[in-house]
Amino acid sequence: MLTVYSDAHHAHHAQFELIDGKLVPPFEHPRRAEMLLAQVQQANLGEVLPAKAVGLEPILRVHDPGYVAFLQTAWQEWVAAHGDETDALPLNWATRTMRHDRIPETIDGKLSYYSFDAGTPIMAGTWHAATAAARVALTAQQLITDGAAAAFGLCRPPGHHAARDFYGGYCFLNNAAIAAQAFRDAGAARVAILDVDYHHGNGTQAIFYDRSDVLFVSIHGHPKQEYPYFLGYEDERGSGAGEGYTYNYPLLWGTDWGMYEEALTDALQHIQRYAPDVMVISLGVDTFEKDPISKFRLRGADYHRMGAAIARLGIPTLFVMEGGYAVEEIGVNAVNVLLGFEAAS
Ligand code: OKP
Ligand code: ZN
Repeated sequence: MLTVYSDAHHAHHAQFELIDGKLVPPFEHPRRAEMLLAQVQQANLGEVLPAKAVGLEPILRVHDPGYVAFLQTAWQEWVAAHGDETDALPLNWATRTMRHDRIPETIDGKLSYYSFDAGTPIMAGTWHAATAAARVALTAQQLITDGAAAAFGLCRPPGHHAARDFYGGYCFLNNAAIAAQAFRDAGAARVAILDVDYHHGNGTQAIFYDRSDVLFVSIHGHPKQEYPYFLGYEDERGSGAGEGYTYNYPLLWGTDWGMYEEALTDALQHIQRYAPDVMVISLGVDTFEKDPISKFRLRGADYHRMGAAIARLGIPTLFVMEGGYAVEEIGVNAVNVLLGFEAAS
């Protein structure tokens, strides 16, 4: 399987993260992608290709122009207001009874308007890294459109929490959604997205919620217990033309492979019935038992099983990297999915 990688992700490196009331070193850091790349090479998965240059058009097929313009200049505006010593972070949001129909003019207001958490810092290289991750996904998408059976987009920063016009959860541009839309624009009639990251892909779900041409299926920590808390319940099934084209499998803390496999089997059946031309896997390995911010109990060998189960559908498959924070094992676990896929193909 071919991998696409860009080292531009290094430009995005947070100073710290606020978690459990403490400032700690960030969980989402460049070494994650380095470990993934090292394991792709170590396991001889296949050639590693650079990301191709692409314009903003495929990004603007998914994201709001005002949001994209905001991301492009947010750091410069932040520096003008506050200097360049700290990462840019929002501090408050429009919740119940407040207005969502006015976009503030100041950078602090815009950060608040265009985000949904304080865990996603913006710095000098964020735009460069986020667009490179989208280009990685698009380059891998093109390989499949050109006939490859599978490809791995080694994206960082991740994307599945980013919606049409907001960022959060370490995500700025929704790499998987951008690739899915690119498949449609290249002629695929139906695209299925399977999100196996531990966290619900709220951004991806929202982007395609009212559409029947992109099926969204997600297995994740139950929102009554787990981030992002406000989406990912079982009764979310899509709306309008998209009704019946979203499926959620919220699972409780402590879920092991036995319980996970049951959901995965069911999820894959929905995809099979949909008969997509192509499939995008939002591949997070933060379901791992030793993940520092998650509470599922998958083990190393389970990732091989996951890849094999996905391969049995026999559909061209684009893997897009999302989360996974057990940095020592992230490469082995993610590449195990890909090796399991290849072995069963
Ligand atoms: C991004 B991806 C946990 C706090 C969660 C944000 C997690 C973002 C995960 N108590 N902070 O889906 O892996
Ligand atoms: Zn995650």
